[in-house]
Amino acid sequence: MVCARLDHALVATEGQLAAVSPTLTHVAVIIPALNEAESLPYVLSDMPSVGAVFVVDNGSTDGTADISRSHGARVIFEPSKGYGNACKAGIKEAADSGFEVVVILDGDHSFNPQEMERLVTPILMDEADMVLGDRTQSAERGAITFPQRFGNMVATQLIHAASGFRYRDMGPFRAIRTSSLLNMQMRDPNYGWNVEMQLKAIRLGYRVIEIPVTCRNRVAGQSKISGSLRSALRCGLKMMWSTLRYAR
Ligand SMILES: Nc1nc2c(ncn2[C@@H]2O[C@H](COP(=O)(O)OP(=O)(O)OP(=O)(O)O)[C@@H](O)[C@H]2O)c(=O)[nH]1
Ligand SMILES: [Mg+2]
Repeated sequence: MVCARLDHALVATEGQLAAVSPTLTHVAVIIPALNEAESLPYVLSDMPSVGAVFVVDNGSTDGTADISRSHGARVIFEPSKGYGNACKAGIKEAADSGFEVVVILDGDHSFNPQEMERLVTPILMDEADMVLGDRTQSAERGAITFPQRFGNMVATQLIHAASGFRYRDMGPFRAIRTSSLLNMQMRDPNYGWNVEMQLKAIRLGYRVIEIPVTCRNRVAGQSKISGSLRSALRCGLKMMWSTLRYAR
């Protein structure tokens, strides 16, 4: 069941309430999605009972928006292209709707949405401000390509050199307290987004935890980032440039 916090309190029966995790009702899930109509039904069907799901579309041409709505998500259209711009639009919506925690999740079903409670719980227990899903422990064969591994290694080493903090991964599946995220004043329009978030979290003294998550190959549809050498290299270079930029 996907519903807004207030609606949930008004419409749920006692039986339904018992079935709803008390933690995830405070959570807004943001899914940046570009032409993910084939895989989003899997993601949205596996979604646990959260406060709201916002699919942020940047001009998909394959019916992503209609598919998302028909599976209970709210669709936000962001005219400025880019992964980071999509995340920003989702965060604004989550903050305006009063959600305490934001989860960012890919729309290609490479992560298991059922694992998000493990990311969110330390934040709601006030043991962490940001929790990252660490793909390095249990990734399916082929799910993290060589350029991705290389890019991760370089970015984590550069962050370590710049800040002294050693991250294991730069994966996209992550949870963060909404107020902490707003405080970061995120800027990056595309693939420097994760680097910017991770560097700013250190600079702002946030408590960060990395928790192993399952990572598998995309279930369907076309890769936008690491599937081709060209886009993977472009993304890797952007990550490196962003590390130098945001480390200052
Ligand atoms: N709204 C929006 N979403 C994007 C954009 N670029 C990528 N995404 C989404 O970001 C998520 C990650 O992109 P993927 O194509 O899976 O990238 P990847 O994980 O490196 O590559 P795969 O090997 O295919 O899994 C997916 O949900 C994409 O649809 C964009 O410019 N705008
Ligand atoms: Mg993917």
